[in-house]
Amino acid sequence: MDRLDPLLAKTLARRRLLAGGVLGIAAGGAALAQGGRFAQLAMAGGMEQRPLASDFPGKGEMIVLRNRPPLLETPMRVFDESVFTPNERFFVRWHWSDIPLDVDAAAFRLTITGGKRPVSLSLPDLLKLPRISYAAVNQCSGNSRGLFEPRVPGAQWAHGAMGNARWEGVALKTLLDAAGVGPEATAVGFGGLDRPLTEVDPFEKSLAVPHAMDGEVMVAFAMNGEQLPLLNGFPLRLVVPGWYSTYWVKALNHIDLLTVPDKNYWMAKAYQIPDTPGADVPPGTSTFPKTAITAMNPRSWITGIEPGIRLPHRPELPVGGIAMGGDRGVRRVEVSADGGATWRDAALGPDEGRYSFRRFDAVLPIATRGAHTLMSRCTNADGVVQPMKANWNPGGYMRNCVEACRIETV
Ligand SMILES: Nc1nc2c(c(=O)[nH]1)N[C@H]1C(S)=C(S)[C@@H](COP(=O)(O)O)O[C@H]1N2
Ligand SMILES: [Mo]
Repeated sequence: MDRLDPLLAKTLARRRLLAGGVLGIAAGGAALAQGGRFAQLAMAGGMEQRPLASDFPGKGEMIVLRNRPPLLETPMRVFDESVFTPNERFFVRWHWSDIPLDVDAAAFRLTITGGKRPVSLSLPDLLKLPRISYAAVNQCSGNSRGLFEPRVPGAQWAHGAMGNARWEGVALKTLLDAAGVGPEATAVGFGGLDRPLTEVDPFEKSLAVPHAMDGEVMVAFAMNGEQLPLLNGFPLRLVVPGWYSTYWVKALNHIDLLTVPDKNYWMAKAYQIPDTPGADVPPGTSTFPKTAITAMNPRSWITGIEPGIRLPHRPELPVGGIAMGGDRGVRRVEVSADGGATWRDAALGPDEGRYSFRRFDAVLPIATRGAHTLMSRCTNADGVVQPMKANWNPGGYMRNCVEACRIETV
């Protein structure tokens, strides 16, 4: 390695950042040690207060849903500043408690088993391979679950279990070609450095071979031009653009070609949605045909105005935010100040690619002082429009309805 690029030099710096701190044993009340700062979130059960903390390693101020393992949500304001979510404000979600607190980048290997040849790559090996890069939204399947009515169990996220980054890495296809995919392979499995504390299935996911070989699915070593934060999967994570982040395995250290159907709990039992349009069933229903969650759907959020706020009246109200098309681009965003009775087109910001957030801005006429319901509605490149009515399913997955932002002008 005579010519280390800056990223490689940083990546090879040993990570000793996480020992102790809020993830340590003595850290039960980390969130409360922050001088009592709270976020107000509009939830189905009313406004809710959530603690804010800035002392998670590599993270700025985040909404804390849980300390160990961390569930950290991005405050909506962050999305108003840029369509790219800064790494230190990017949300965090881990399932099992034994997460990597320390990764020795020099000793790290990514292995591929089950192919024609076993493969074991160090980070320098990986950084020598041809790279790809694109912007893509990473969104939890349960993003906005806290708004389900009636409520459902699971992490009570508001809208901040999502983020958009420019990812850089090696196409999974390049790695699988090196391993040699035989005709008997039916799926490609992915696992990381995190472990459960008990005898249950580790968090592992799989993709069908044609999807894994599409040239877009990526083993990423960088986001937004920096190495991945430890809590977002340092040193490597899978990026499955257009699909929910349950597939975006973090701290990825093994890839396995499978020849039998994947029976792992996280594929076979978890992340199952109703096999109905919009993953929608009547509230309370639990028996219905199920299918695995896959691609995302169009969504949009007004990010510049907080729900519930009281504003000085002005006849023309600037309304802006972000939209995503799901697994394809954003064609159109409309906005409304009267709860969806009338709509006008918003201007779209730069197109950063089909998997990215896209900025929208408009000015809405507000005739009278009083209560107003602001809305935004995205149509993706396929003509799929956000529905007005919220979906419901017991897992709290795939919410994508038009969101209402109720404000008052005085
Ligand atoms: N190794 C590992 N990867 C994982 C998970 C996990 O628990 N372990 N959780 C998944 C889920 S459900 C989500 S929402 C995303 C969260 O990614 P982030 O923490 O980088 O935002 O990671 C995914 N990848
Ligand atoms: Mo998730």
